[in-house]
Amino acid sequence: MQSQLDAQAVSILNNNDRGGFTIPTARLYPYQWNWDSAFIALGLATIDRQRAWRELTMLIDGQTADGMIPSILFRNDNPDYFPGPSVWQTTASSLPTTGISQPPVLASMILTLVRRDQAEGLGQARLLFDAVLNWHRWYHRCRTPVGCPVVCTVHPWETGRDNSPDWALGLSSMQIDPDIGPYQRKDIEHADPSQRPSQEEYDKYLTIVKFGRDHNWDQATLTNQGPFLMADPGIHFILLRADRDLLELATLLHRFDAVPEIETWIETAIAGTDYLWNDRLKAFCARDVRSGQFANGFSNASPLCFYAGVGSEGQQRQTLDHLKRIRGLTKFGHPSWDPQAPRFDSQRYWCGPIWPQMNYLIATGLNEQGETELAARLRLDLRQLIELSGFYECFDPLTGSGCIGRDFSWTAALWLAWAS
Ligand code: 9WN
Repeated sequence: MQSQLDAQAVSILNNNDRGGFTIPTARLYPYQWNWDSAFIALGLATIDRQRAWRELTMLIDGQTADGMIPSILFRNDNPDYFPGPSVWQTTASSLPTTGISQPPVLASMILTLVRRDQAEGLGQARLLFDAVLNWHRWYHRCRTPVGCPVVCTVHPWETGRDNSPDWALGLSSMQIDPDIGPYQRKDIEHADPSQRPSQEEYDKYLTIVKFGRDHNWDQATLTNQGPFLMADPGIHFILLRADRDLLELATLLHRFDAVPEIETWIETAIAGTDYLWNDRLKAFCARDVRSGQFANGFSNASPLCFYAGVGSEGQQRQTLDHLKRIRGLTKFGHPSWDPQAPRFDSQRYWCGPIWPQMNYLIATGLNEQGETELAARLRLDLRQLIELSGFYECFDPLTGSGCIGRDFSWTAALWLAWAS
């Protein structure tokens, strides 16, 4: 069974190769995606290290002049995906791209590759270091709203957790721009609409895109005056961890010039972490920056405090209590949304399904904090989910059935690099 699944995982990564970069899955997501590529590189490194580094180098090709690495790189205009380059209309990169970013896992995945193979890895990491440093600078500079203690996000797509109930607060205070015009969604032609975001959510996603386009993708304007502004435990914890990993890379590469700046980011992020603590729920939650209100559920970003190595003893204990409580409610763990919270839906994308890459990050953090049993269960769960249902984008935590995209690259990559 194992070697058969290994072979299947390799063939998925090969079939999704588009000449040096790997798409998440055919038709539904036919371009290079930012955090997908970072996870994909982990899997590629187990079969072809050169290809793993090329994947990351090609991701950097989309970097904008001010340092952002966009969420999607449009190397062509593919009719299978909406919204494509003609809707985003960006000009800041040498490639057409989106005007928003994605969770910055790249530095951490580079460090993981370097640790696996220092001899070759350091040389490759040296070539990527300045691009990643500039991207982190961009996040700290352009996504920290005036007067806010943490880095925030301007679009649910930027968080990578698109229709998480976390974003309901920010979206509910937005008006749909009547000039987004008629458009045709493609996602619901390739996937079951009951597992995808609602039409109202799409209208609001496009309203934010229109705002960015109308403001020439000026990122300070988008952050401070855009229609949506929320603090995300996902981006906060992932960036804090990535800053720590970038610091380690700086030391390994003798880039001591970058150390003081990175250390300041880490100190600021640690000091800002309490901003995301929802004392009513006893968990780290998303927060609407303008109203100060917290989202009302434990997501799969909430336990990333372990991955970031942050939170008081009490906060970590209460986070563990949530993880254990939720584990008792589902057949497989850890779901993207608390089954006891409003809006849980076991098959609707980020409202319930299990996401392989999130569980990899959660388990990495739990392991590092000594919670090895919980971490091992997450890994075993992913193995069983893949054995049961195949290489899906995400999985129903109650039944284990696969949801949305099939033959999915990050699932195949994480099988090879972690779960098998
Ligand atoms: C929008 C590619 C991406 C992932 C995201 C996931 C989904 C895109 C979409 O697919 O988002 O970026 O069109 O639904 O939510 O995490 O990177 O796999």
